[in-house]
Amino acid sequence: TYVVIASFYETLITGINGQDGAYLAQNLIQKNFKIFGILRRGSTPKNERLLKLKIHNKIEYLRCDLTEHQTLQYYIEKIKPNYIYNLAAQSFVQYSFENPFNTFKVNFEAVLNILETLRKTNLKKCKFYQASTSEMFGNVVKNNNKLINLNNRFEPVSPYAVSKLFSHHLVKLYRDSYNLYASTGILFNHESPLRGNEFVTKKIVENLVNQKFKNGPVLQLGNIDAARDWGHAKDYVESMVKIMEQKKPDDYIIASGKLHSVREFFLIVAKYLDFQPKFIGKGFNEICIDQISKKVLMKISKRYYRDNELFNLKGDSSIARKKLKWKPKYTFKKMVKEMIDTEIDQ
Ligand code: F7E
Repeated sequence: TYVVIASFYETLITGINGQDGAYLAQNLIQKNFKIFGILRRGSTPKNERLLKLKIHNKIEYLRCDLTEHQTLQYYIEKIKPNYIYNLAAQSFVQYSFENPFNTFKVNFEAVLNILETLRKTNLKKCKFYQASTSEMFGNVVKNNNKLINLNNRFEPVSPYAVSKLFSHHLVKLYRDSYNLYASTGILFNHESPLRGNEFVTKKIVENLVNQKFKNGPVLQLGNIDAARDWGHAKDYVESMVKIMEQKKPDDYIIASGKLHSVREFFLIVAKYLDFQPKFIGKGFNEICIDQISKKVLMKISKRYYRDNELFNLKGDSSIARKKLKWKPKYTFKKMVKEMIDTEIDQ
């Protein structure tokens, strides 16, 4: 049961308890939007990130599996949202190699379900946002001095990336064929204290803080020479809002334009925590020791290597910066510092 409050800005967010869903809800609540959040069915609803941001009781929750066509259509027809942000996804790239079926179901079928509902219910005024991803480009740019832009080809290298690319094309198809307002944000990696702990940035921060203060176990990582263009999720959800403010639907690249390796990220965190890290050995035998305590801080584990790797990615967001007037507030250093300080305070 839920109450529909008459407001101009009814907004439906899928993936409401994810990192981006939580920050987006916070952002829109501050702008007086009425937020409906779809939560997956299950005995215990998950809303821990919304609790952390203290917005859990400002959201109207709807329980629904995104691939259930009838339920979703029922909710959408009832609410008649002005905006739908589709942020729900199986977003862990490594897991997509192990379970491509589930990855496709959530990342593709759900998008088809929402778009079909919008087409059938003739909700033309509703604006739809799809969370596309830099992963769709794969290793298309070999020279890491070059920034990726919308003229580059898509060359996905994981089931996750393929599923997202399917949906990306689907959005364009619905936009062009049925005149729906459907936009995408091709977001490069974005992190924050709310990042899930299976992703490499949060995994490193959480582990090293535990090693520092709680005698936690050695960190095990995969390919530490992979590099990414990392921004802050709070800045990136602001770009989503701006994309939806545009008169015409379109696709936008959102990125910082700067590249850092996993090794570099690890070193920054280790040094911030006053370790004296030193790498020894090569390949799978490489380890990192703390020169003060002589303890091993990190070792390489084959387990975290992927069946196919995306080596580096750096995006050109100049169009978004110009057209949307989007400007990130966080620098890379400020984001890493915030992640570490929050982890220490927990
Ligand atoms: O990996 C390497 C790993 O899992 C980053 C998702 O939000 O961003 C994210 O995807 C890099 C990769 O993120 C470990 O091989 C080394 O090269 O943090 P990640 P991701 O795969 O880039 C894009 C834009 C999305 O759309 C995704 O949904 O770090 N790496 N050692 C490791 N990665 C993990 N997770 N764990 C390790 O131990």
